[in-house]
Amino acid sequence: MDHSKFRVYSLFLVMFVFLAACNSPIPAAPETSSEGANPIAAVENPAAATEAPAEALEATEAAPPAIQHTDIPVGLPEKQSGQATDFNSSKIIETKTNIGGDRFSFEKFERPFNANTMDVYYSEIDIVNTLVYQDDIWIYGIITLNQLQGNGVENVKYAIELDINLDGKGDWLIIASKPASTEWTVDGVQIYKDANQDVGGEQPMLSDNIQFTSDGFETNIFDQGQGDDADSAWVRISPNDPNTIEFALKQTVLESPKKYLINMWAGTNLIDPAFFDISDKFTHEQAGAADSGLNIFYPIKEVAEIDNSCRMAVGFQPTGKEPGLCTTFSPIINDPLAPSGGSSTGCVVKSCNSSYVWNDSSCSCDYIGPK
Ligand SMILES: [Ca+2]
Ligand SMILES: [Ca+2]
Ligand SMILES: [Ca+2]
Ligand SMILES: [Ca+2]
Repeated sequence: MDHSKFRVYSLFLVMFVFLAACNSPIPAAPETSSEGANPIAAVENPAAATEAPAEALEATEAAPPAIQHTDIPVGLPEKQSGQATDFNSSKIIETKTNIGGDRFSFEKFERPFNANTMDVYYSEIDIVNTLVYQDDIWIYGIITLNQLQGNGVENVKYAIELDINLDGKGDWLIIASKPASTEWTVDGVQIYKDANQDVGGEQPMLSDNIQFTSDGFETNIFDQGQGDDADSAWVRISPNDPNTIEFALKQTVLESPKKYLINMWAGTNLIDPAFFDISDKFTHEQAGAADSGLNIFYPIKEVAEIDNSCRMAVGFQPTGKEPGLCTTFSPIINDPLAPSGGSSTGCVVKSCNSSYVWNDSSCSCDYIGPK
């Protein structure tokens, strides 16, 4: 029972016994309250309850739920620490236009579709915006999907990846099943660490171009409330937007990073800690490509039903060289897979998301702020 209710009932019983002892007129209500819904009615001798309320309280506390939480996130802080939009793939099938932001070689994915035919679009795994916030206790990772209530692809999962030493190799992966409500929960939430630092292989955020045998994020330190800290990570649907999922990650559990790179994932079976980095786990031939311009690899094959966003820098001014950083798209200079017909400057990617503007001299999309 909830303690405040208990106190009310206890107080009521104390009064009841006191009034009985004084032989005062007693309203009929207490008799009915000694049966039925009132949990305190289980105490056979009300006098005993008045003598030992502390004991009774202990008895109620003796059967707590399996996991007790002390730090539960509330709402997001006012000031955001970063934002990155992501390509909206919802119109691709009907317009047959080029997809943006899918570059297997650079660990960038835009594949909210079924494999091989790419004729079914899954709006619930199409990331369109990401945000990061933090306060004294939590890092909040926010993922907006095109439509969270999509067409029901199975085993939908979302994840947040953090690189806390800025080497391009992810250190933490926090995975959540699709949450069902706007209440914070640890249900379906797990935290994995890459303790042996093999995520990313030889070339972080670049395909190692061989089937590299990383064991991914191999160490599970939190599983739905089980772990050293029962409050390590939470998830909910945003109370303000039914298409947005919010994570709250306890900073102390993630080694309290002062600087980090953070990005988000949405997908199904590939959101598996053992599969990272996905561009090392699979070859390009196996993975396929979502961009029809890469006609050797198009369409998507084994790497399907997945989307990720670029990495936001939090707590430091990025140099622009950080692997996977949002502001830099893939220049042709280092890209052996460039399609023919690129621009005269040799840039591969010329379409930028709404918060970016194309910069021809640097072959990149420059961040201009949220639209
Ligand atoms: Ca993407
Ligand atoms: Ca997307
Ligand atoms: Ca790699
Ligand atoms: Ca590992």
